[in-house]
Amino acid sequence: MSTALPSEFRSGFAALVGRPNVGKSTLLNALVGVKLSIVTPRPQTTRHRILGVVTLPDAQIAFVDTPGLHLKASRALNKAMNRTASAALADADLVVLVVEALRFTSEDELALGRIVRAGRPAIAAVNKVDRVRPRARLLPYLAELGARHGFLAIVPVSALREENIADLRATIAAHLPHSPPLYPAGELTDRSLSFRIAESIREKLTLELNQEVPYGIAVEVERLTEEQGMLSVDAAIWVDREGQKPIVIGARGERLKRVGRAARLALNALLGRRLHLNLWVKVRANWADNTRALRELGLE
Ligand SMILES: Nc1nc2c(ncn2[C@@H]2O[C@H](COP(=O)(O)OP(=O)(O)O)[C@@H](O)[C@H]2O)c(=O)[nH]1
Ligand SMILES: [Mg+2]
Repeated sequence: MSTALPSEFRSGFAALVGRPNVGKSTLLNALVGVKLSIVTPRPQTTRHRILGVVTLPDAQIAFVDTPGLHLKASRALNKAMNRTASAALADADLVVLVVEALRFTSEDELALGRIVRAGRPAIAAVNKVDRVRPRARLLPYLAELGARHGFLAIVPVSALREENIADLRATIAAHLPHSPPLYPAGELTDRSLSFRIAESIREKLTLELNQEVPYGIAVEVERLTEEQGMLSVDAAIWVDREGQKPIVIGARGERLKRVGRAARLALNALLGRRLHLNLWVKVRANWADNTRALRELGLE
């Protein structure tokens, strides 16, 4: 691989935008090659803007994962999530509209409308093509998508199976402006260690809780210390009603223990270091409707 002349180098922000659950976070992780954004089968798992930087020989792409744009945003948290997604879109050099193969709903329409209104150049990533058999069934869908908007490119991918990811990455890089790199080589994200630990705990908790209370949960790392290479973490799990506390803790504390174990193993692998996790459940009434609480949790 050759290295580009400085004047030929391309660099910029590429925002991954779309309705909830199309696979934006899975795609960010595949494009960056590191798990930076949490993934669950549940819509609205991503609450923050997540940055993931990839440096190639001739380009640097700063990918931005966003909360899904959704129509019914009644609570303060959901409004804040839609605002976060809109701001990332407005700041992007390029927008990647992520859609699910063979589907185009009113929320996809909403996301495309935002892109059109922001006037940002856009690429469409048609995700989850692993589910389409035979693949030729995709063709009319791709044509329809092309008729909906003047995308710079339409790229079918499977974020989960990591199919066609290099092609999407190259297509995005080719459409970024000429610019020197925006981040030092080797920089992966602007998110702190505490944030990544809190998110990993929230992911395991959401997976464990299934249909129970996940929207009412937030995680905050209250203390992070390091001794002889061992991280020690105290984290609070916020629930928004007293009645949710026993659900999260489980009988004899079993559920909280399972969550702690799963998060610890995931973080061991992710960070390449050992850590000790202490989890507590705390109640803060209606935090998802409370602007001050959202600000304290970094969600505003
Ligand atoms: N079959 C399949 N499932 C996927 C793919 N990408 C993501 N998913 C699943 O879709 C669900 C939502 O993914 P996520 O990345 O959290 O979506 P987001 O809400 O758009 O960020 C998860 O259960 C993922 O495992 C894919 O390429 N193929
Ligand atoms: Mg997500």
